[in-house]
Amino acid sequence: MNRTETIIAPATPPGEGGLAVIRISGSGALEALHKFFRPTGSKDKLESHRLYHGYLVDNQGNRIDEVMAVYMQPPRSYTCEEVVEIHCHGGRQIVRSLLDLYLGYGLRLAQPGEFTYRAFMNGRLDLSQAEAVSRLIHSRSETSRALALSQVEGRLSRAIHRFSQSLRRALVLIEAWIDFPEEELPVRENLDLKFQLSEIIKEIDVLLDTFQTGRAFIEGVSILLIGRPNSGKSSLLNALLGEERAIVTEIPGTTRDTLEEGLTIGGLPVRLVDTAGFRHSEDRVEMEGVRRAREKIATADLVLLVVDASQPLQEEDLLAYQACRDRSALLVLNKADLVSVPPDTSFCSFAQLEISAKTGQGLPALRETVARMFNQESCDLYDSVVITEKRHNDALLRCRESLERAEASIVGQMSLEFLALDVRGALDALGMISGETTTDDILNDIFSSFCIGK
Ligand SMILES: Nc1nc2c(ncn2[C@@H]2O[C@H](COP(=O)(O)OP(=O)(O)OP(=O)(O)O)[C@@H](O)[C@H]2O)c(=O)[nH]1
Ligand SMILES: [Mg+2]
Repeated sequence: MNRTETIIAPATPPGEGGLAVIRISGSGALEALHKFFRPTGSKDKLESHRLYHGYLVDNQGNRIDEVMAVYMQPPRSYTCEEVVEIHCHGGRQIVRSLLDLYLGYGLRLAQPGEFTYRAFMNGRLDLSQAEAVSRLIHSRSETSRALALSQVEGRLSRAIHRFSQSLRRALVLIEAWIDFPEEELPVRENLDLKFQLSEIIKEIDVLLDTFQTGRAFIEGVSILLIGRPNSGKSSLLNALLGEERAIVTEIPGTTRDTLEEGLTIGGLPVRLVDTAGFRHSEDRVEMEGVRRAREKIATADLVLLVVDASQPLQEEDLLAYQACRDRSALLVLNKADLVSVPPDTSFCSFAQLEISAKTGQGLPALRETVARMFNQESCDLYDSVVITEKRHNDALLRCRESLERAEASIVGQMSLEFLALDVRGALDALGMISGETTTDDILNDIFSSFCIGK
């Protein structure tokens, strides 16, 4: 991506709406605004960070739209460059006309993520912050929004920066020892160094511990409903969704394919998957459904084994239990509204809950149990740095490995060159998170997943 060109893109999604915002960034942004913007009243100079009313006109001086425009003087802008934003009416043709006008004038259409890429290259955001911008835009639950925002604001960056600083100081010391070997190696400083490294390892472990929960909250978890035909899986899906999404009938074998719906449970984004009831049947379509249900068991984060508690236990209930017995699962005893004596559940080792998909009884407790299973430390989540990206997790693991090797080489009194090498390795790994040591390929990968105009 060429960074000297002035780029333009709509910052709002295509379609019709009250407003659309067109963003321009680069050294020619202000000039480009002046070229076609006619502010109301006589204003020869536009002040930075002030919104001006006026009209955008074409090359012949014909009005294209009534707009508001703002100029942001560098470095106080999203990209740290000269930035102009034009707020026009939110219509497809208006946006197209404005873009055509400016592309004809010589601006270049921005690539996806290019504004944020420039903010990163100009040092306004580090890479972990830039990545979180995209997460923030795409967040689908309250918790993932809050986590993404805290990362945009630099919580993770500050932790990584702190580790890097202290490793850099250590490296200076080690390199001094290498350069002046005749100076006796002071034992105490050697101990200090080992202590410092193990402190960083401890802090990294705390961060690594958050990954499981962090990922669940960002990417969502998959919850699979399985059980014999007619146990009420589809009814439970509908009840949790609050709408009649899946077909429910009293005929066993109603659901024949897997059906997936998104919802949130206690702030946790969930993909809830309904499946065909477990049984042997002559019907090929139904058996294909059962095969698909089985296949999903291996990748589900949680299985809800739904049993019709108003009936004696059946062979097919056991069949379904056998299929998921080694997975993280809950036994859901459905149709509690019909039950006076709870059934014998000694066949099953899962924690169990009684519910009624029909009356809604027991559903709050089910939601609560599920939320708790994925988020033991929900209240801590907001107060701590949480790792949500696999890329960051991998980098921290690499950093940790290098630090452990460094520790071992201190203990083993190995050559200082080894120590320096491992500390540098740890710094490199941290640099993958901040973006200091990230390759162009990875950067391209990250920024190309952004939407256009961001
Ligand atoms: N009384 C009562 N009836 C229920 C309850 N849940 C489901 N049912 C009834 O049980 C029957 C089967 O419900 P479904 O939700 O279609 O069951 P399923 O497990 O999806 O069945 P298959 O798709 O055939 O595997 C329907 O007639 C539902 O109305 C409940 O909690 N109480
Ligand atoms: Mg069903």
